[in-house]
Amino acid sequence: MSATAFLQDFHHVATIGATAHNGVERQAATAEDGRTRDWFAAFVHDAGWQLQVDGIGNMFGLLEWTPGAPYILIGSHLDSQPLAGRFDGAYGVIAALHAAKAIDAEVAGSGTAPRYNLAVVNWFNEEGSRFAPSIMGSSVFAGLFEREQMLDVRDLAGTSVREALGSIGYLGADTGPEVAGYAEIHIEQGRILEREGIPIGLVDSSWYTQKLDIEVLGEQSHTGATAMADRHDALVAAAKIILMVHDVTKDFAEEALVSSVGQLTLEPNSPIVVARRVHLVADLRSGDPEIVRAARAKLLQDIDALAKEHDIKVNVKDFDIRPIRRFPEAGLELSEKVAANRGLTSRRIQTMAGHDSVAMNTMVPSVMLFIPSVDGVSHCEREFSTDGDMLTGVDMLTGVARELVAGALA
Ligand code: HGY
Ligand code: MN
Ligand code: MN
Repeated sequence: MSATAFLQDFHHVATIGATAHNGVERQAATAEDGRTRDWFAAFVHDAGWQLQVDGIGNMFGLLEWTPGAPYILIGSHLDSQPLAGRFDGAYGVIAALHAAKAIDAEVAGSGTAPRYNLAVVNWFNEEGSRFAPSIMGSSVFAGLFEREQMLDVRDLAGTSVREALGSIGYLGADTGPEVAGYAEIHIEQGRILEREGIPIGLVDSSWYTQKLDIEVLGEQSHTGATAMADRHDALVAAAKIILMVHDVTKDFAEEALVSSVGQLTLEPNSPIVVARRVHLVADLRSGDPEIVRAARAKLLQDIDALAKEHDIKVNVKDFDIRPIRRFPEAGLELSEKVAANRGLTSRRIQTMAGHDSVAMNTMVPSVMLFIPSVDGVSHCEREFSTDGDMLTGVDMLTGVARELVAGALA
């Protein structure tokens, strides 16, 4: 693997949709996402691999060494959150492209084809910011979400996934490769690896997560002329719900439950009108499903009491429920060996964030690797990982992918 070539590509892609303070703005199927996709397609073309785009915009670069053999898939996602970091997702895609290039050269040099072919993937809409739910493209590919239903999902402006992908020329018709295994490398987005000075994390399981879709229905009225006793202010009630979602974490051990409301829409959003409707999305996550369930039950109870107190209606719907997923032991042991052979310390770690590998792990044996995040921050312009840690990760991914194409997890 050429370190210079990887760093050049990584820092070039970071200029696409670049923001003022070293972040990126490349939400799913926007023009900026389209430009990173064009870059991915050009890389695949220049490497002499076959490009496929499937019916939900997932992109694949196929290296077919043995006609008809299944593929080991490696990759991540190029889409970003709004005003976010240039490492989340993009690092894993570019690392996979360079890992594939290195293995392709080894296969050409050895003259013998490994048991499996290899493909690099850029998943559509892992972030779920413009189009909910997140981890969309890989979940459709893994059969967890229904494609037509996801193509009908609309953003806040009313544009559908189908229209948005069509507008950037990435609503494909290919089926994508037959997959025998998956590997992904990603920034940790937490601070464990950095704190412990460990360069490689081996993800052994994901946290239990769910969203609450909350609709608060009050009554529109004049902010000046309406008596306070006559108001049914949806925004006041919503504000109390936002605090409830935050405060429920205090009912459990420190850091055992994480929760926030990250999205709010307000109607009519006029300075002279009492709000009639507020839509909120709450995100609840824990390593223990019982804690999420208990927190959810407490919230529903408290929201019910609030609705009565304020004489308003609140509709709460569960969505995007993701059970704990455990990664295969064989993949963890394989990765521990690959790291040890490189003289790298590694440690097993849970992921609190969702990833495409969590979806793929329901379909084929999957490996998920982390590199350290400086200060553990992500989904913001301050997100950072060092060139050195990124290169270590590319080398690690190359080593794991080499074992996987040889059939290590077959
Ligand atoms: O859902 C997640 O945790 C990811 O960041 N999309
Ligand atoms: Mn990500
Ligand atoms: Mn993310």
